[in-house]
Amino acid sequence: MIKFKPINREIKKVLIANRGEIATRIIRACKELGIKTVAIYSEADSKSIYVKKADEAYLIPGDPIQAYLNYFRIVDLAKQTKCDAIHPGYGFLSENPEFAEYCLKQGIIFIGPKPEHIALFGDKMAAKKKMRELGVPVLPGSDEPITDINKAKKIADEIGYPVILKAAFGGGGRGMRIVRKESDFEDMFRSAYNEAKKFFGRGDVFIEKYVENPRHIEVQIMADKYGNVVHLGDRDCSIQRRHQKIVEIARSPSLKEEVRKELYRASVKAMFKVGYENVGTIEYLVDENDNFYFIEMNTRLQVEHTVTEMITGIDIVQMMIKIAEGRKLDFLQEDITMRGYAIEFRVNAEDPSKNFAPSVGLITSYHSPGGPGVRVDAAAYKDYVIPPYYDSMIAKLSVWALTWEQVVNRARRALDEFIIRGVPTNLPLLRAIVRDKDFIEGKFTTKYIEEKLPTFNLEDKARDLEDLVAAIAGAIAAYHRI
Ligand code: MV4
Repeated sequence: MIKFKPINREIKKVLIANRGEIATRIIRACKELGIKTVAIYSEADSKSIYVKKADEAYLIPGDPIQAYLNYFRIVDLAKQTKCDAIHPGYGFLSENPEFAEYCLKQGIIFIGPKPEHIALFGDKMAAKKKMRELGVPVLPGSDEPITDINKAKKIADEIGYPVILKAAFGGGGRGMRIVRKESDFEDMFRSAYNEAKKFFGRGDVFIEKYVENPRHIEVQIMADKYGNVVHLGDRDCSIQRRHQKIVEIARSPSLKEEVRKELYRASVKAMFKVGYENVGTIEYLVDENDNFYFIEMNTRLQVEHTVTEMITGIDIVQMMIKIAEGRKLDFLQEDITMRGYAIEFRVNAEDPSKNFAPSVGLITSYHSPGGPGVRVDAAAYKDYVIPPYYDSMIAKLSVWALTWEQVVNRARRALDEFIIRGVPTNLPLLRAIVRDKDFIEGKFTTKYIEEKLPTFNLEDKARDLEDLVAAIAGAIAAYHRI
């Protein structure tokens, strides 16, 4: 890949190549920095809040998803509107090295890491190899994609079953298979390969030792263009359903201090050695004996960055912009203090009573929680119509308090305050989680949702009340023959 000189110039105007709550989040950061903003939107997003909040907004007609992916068009618009930089948010173009490179070639600052690092960490096998060379623990596995079934079986046999097959260019659990015995290997490999090929265009699959009941812990990294690297603590993202995170916590209530220290040391050292720049998140699996293993790195701003902001007081999105301008980090590791606990809940428009089917349509009632230690990052509002084309996350509720006990109490209160009517949401699930004994005790692994879901009562009390009101109104109308 071509190397570019860093562009060291002030950013006065930013194009946001994204939608929804994260577009609003980026606009907020820009406003506080005195930076002008340009939004793009599809036809389906024309009534979105972020479109109104931006200084300028441009409709990208045609396909509602391509609107946020056609980067020739997006970079052209950035140049036409005299933007200095593009912020990609998460998803869409955020981890596309060709896009990052194209921006730089066209003289537009890409607010994010260098294209070479996006490419390196986009290849999970290459990333693993690199991190192992840098002294970060990784799980035993194959260094090459599987091409020969018998060779692969031999590797699996050496590692010992269970093993996991993973797509080298995948994500979201696609192209991933757990193999418990050799007789399943071939079938599992073929289905992993086919799924990876179908979803990512590349069928490369590698083998790794499977960790039975891990916690999913990630470290937030921040680095400037001059080799200054800091961490902003960890997040426990173990609570997931079908590889979608639902609840994220800063910092993990279950990680031992000596393990945490080592996790941070290994992470910062590795990022310094690769010359990483801007923000990134290093994901680890932590096993039942507190061993940690690097699994992958995210080279983007993450959905759950809010909880790290709450415990550190650092505005991660503003820092991304400052780093992209070529400014030095204005604090050292020892200046970063991590205070209390923060939990983020992803409020999704999906129906827990219908196997979490995505719900679309009109939000008839909306009231967001507030008060001490509460933050809401939302796309939803009263009268908003949820389009069918995108992710189902319509709001993020983040709460902060000094102790774990207090933050769970606050979360319960804030989730109870949240009113969203018209479309089913996962709020009943979130409310059940903060009442669960194991959650309250800080005991959870990646198996949590799978194990707990059958024990939760997910009837929507707000809906029941609404139905009752409708029934009473109907009875009164009938009584008065209106
Ligand atoms: C694993 C693993 C166990 N062992 N790798 C899931 C998402 C992706 N980022 C990595 N993931 C995992 N990788 C090894 N070697 C467990 C997970 C995992 C998981 C696996 C199956 C079903 C649900 C899961 C939830 C979280 C993590």
